[in-house]
Amino acid sequence: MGKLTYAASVMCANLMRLETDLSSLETAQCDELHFDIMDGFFVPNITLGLDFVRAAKSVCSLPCNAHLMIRDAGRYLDRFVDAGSDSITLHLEAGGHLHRNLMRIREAGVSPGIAINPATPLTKLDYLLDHVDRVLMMTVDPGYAGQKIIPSAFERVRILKENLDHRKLKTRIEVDGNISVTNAAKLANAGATIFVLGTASIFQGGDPGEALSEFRRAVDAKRLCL
Ligand code: S6P
Ligand code: MG
Repeated sequence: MGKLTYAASVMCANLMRLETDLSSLETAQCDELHFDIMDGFFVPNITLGLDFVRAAKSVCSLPCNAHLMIRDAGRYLDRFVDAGSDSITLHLEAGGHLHRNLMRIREAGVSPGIAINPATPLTKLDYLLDHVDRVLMMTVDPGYAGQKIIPSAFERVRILKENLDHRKLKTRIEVDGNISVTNAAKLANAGATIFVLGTASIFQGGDPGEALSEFRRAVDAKRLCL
């Protein structure tokens, strides 16, 4: 079993004690911070922005991924780079010239990713897969934490993994939405290697670092039983 990468969803943290939670996640060797950037147009919610990425970078050393759920993302790329994003993920459905925007991210020395909503056909990824380091497969409709997984996610991850293997691409599959122990184990066995962790896992009111350590152990154990 390959190593799995865990990304903590900052939107689900207790923002009043963010520095403490980030420090706990760092101690627990969380792999990445996931910033949900929502504009109230592409998704019906407004969440974190540039200042959160910048503030997190000033107090912790974890890599920061900006998941842009915004229209016209091209207008903001430079600012997300300047804020300290280590990777930037654009939505396939959000418009704009994707190849140009992905290339701009790469040329800025930042890792590019493409996100796809649950209802979007996987074939729309065909001409993008070799331009990104990761595909963020949404397992819920984007916009809110605390939703139930859309069951087709399992098959979609499996099909995408087969396609990547067939094309001999190392592009990683990330999953986001209702990543519980059981869902993570099933998605890992289907080919996902990066997991966004929110209210279904490490943000349930306690110490997120401790919850992450427990979650890692539980997923490894569960994968063996499936
Ligand atoms: C949803 C967003 C996600 C959530 C995360 C919530 O639009 O992209 O990153 O913050 O998935 O996790 P959970 O465990 O509450 O579903
Ligand atoms: Mg997200």
